[in-house]
Amino acid sequence: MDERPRLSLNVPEPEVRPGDTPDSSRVVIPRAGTVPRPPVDVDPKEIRDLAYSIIRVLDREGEAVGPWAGTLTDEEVAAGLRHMMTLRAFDARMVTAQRQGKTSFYMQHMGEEAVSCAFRMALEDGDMNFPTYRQAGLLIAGGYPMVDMMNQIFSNEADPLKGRQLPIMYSAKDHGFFSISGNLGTQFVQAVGWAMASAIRNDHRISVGWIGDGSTAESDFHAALVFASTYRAPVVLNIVNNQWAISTFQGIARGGSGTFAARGLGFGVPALRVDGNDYLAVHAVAKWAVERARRNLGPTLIEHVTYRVGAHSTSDDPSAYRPKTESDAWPLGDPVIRLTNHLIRCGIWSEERHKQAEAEVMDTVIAAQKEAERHGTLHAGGKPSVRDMFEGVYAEMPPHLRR
Ligand SMILES: Cc1ncc(C[n+]2csc(CCOP(=O)(O)OP(=O)(O)O)c2C)c(N)n1
Ligand SMILES: [Mg+2]
Repeated sequence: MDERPRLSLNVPEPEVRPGDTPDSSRVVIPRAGTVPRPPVDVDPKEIRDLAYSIIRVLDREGEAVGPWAGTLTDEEVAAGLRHMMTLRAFDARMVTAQRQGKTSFYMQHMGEEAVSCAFRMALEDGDMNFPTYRQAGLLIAGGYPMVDMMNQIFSNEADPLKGRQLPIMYSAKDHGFFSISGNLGTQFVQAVGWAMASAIRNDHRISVGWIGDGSTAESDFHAALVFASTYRAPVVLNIVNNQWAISTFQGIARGGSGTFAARGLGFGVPALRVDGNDYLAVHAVAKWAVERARRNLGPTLIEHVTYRVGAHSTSDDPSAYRPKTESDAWPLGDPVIRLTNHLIRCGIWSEERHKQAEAEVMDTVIAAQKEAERHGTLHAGGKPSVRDMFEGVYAEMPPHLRR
């Protein structure tokens, strides 16, 4: 008889499934303020630990502590809170609009608002993001008109993209927001290519790539890191680890051990992990990485540790694959509540002021929605003209289309 061991594959499984009690014990969370802040020109070899820890600024009491604290004024933090509240209100209205048949599709950010909203505040006009569908905070925090976002979502006559993109796949070059592609992973190679072009032109603009935990399994992720590290491209590469890739848990893409950030180490790229639900920490880490890129010190890989509270999209039902209460058990809390508590503790915000701000934010979103709906929704009102279908697509319209 053959006594050699039978070969088998390791297929990672989530610790819990629907009906089980959520367990977040695998997420090891250091105390806020304990991770050191190295100089931006640090040798990547010196900061290997940062790929395994989590940089946090806001402690349990809402105090901003440690070496990464203090990158924003109180007014800027208050503005940041408003951006996150606006994104949340925007999402709530658009999810309802989808249920009402006003659009075919929507993707929300619940729980991940801090990542894109805070990151945007570390960038300058002229920098370019290569976002996925879950970084609309870059537009909201960058002052892009909400009504234009809604026109795109409703594919109406005022849709800046003339109905040619799936709802929420915005494109706003002037706002440093490259057209969203549904083909995930492409954002990383394109961001690196854009950054290389900026450096070839001896420009000062940098680029930012965005990818989800699941999409890091794409070969594009690895190709991007080869080029970014070899040519020391002025790029910041963000992995948003929200624990899920539709119904697939993060362990399937992670390779079983280490962290997503730690993949940067093999390329000699500084790799940091940050509490993605801590607005102040995300901003501080973004600022650090942006400064590195701007000073021509090369790329940085950042893993934002967060949790996708909502469904993947309006076409998804997470109760089929994870416990309903898993998001309540997420140990890093809610980004909006944490920043609100911080501002209250600083004495520049209050419960009443917060309620009032919530109402104001919702009024602004509803006003934008009313304006957008005047231009039409999916099944009602104005539509993009079929005549314009190929406008802006070809430098020279091919003869068969002209015909
Ligand atoms: C190249 C490619 N493969 C598959 C898909 C289908 N798809 C859409 S979203 C998604 C999950 C992505 O998960 P993750 O990267 O973690 O991002 P998240 O949705 O969590 O932000 C997949 C597989 C796609 N859009 N592109
Ligand atoms: Mg994910």
